[in-house]
Amino acid sequence: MKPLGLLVMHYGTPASIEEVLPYYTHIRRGRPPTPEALQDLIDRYEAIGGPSPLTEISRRQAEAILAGLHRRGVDAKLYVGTKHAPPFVADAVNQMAEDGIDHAVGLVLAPHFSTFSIAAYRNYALTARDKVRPEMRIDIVERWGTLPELIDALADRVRHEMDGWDPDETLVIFSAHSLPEKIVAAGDPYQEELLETSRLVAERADVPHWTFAFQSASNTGEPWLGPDILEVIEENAPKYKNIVACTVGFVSDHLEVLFDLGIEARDKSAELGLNFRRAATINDDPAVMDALAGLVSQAAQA
Ligand code: FEC
Repeated sequence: MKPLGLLVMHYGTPASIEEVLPYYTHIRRGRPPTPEALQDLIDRYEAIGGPSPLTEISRRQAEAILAGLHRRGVDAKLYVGTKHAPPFVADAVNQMAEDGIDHAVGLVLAPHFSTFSIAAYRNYALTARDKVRPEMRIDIVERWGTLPELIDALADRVRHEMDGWDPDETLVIFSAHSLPEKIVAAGDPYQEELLETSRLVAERADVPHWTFAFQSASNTGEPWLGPDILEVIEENAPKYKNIVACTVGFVSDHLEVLFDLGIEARDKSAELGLNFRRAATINDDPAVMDALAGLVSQAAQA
């Protein structure tokens, strides 16, 4: 019997500064960025010390999930594909087809459903499958933003950063990638799912003052969801002494976490005289990775 295909999908990152142009062009659906926009992105990668650690951390996450499946007695083989850099999701699906995989479970390393995130990965995977091996079954885990182990891990990280600070003088800001505002009118559950995760973490960590903000909006000429985290820090500066930023939408250290939170939000807080701490990212947290293996195993049996 063939092993279960474990198809782990993530956003992808350029492997080197030279590859930022093809990566950015892919994100823009084949339209190259202006030289200024390209330089701005290169500057952000350089500010975090070179290429993003996303590929390496995602690999560790995927291997930990595979190990969790093996512990559960599931014979599985790992395939990793990304949205915007090789190997793409389609490359991973083609490899599964070549290996004769009959059944796979797809898991996106992003916990909340949106047409721009999980649904887009699902479309990439199923479109590739339909071309090369239509009989291969691929089940997709569509969301995992309320997974108890994720909530506990985030709550632990928030509590850790609040240590020594008066909770009444501290604002916890949960955040996630902004998306074009038009998704709300289209009935996308993204925003509600993010708020639900934030509410559960705040309750679990017993945080008296918290809010939610978006981050990392792109400049595409259309409105994106807000409020942006930098505006939220500014608006709340008179009321608090301390800020804890905790991303609930991203589960890996990468450009948007290390630059937008670790540098921009930190500097904005300092400028306004606020203390700033960033809750550590989930990365390959063993309890969360094991729980994800549990979800994959359940999806395989459904
Ligand atoms: O570390 C890294 O190198 C990659 C960090 C990274 C992650 C990420 C996650 C998501 N994005 C999502 C949607 C969009 C939409 C656009 C867009 C643009 C960018 C640009 C960079 C970038 N994103 Fe991203 N995203 C990451 C990086 N993203 C770089 C281009 C420059 C810029 O705007 O800063 C706009 C496309 C357009 O121009 O039309 C839309 C979503 C996620 C979270 C879910 C997921 O992982 O898929 C949704 C990580």
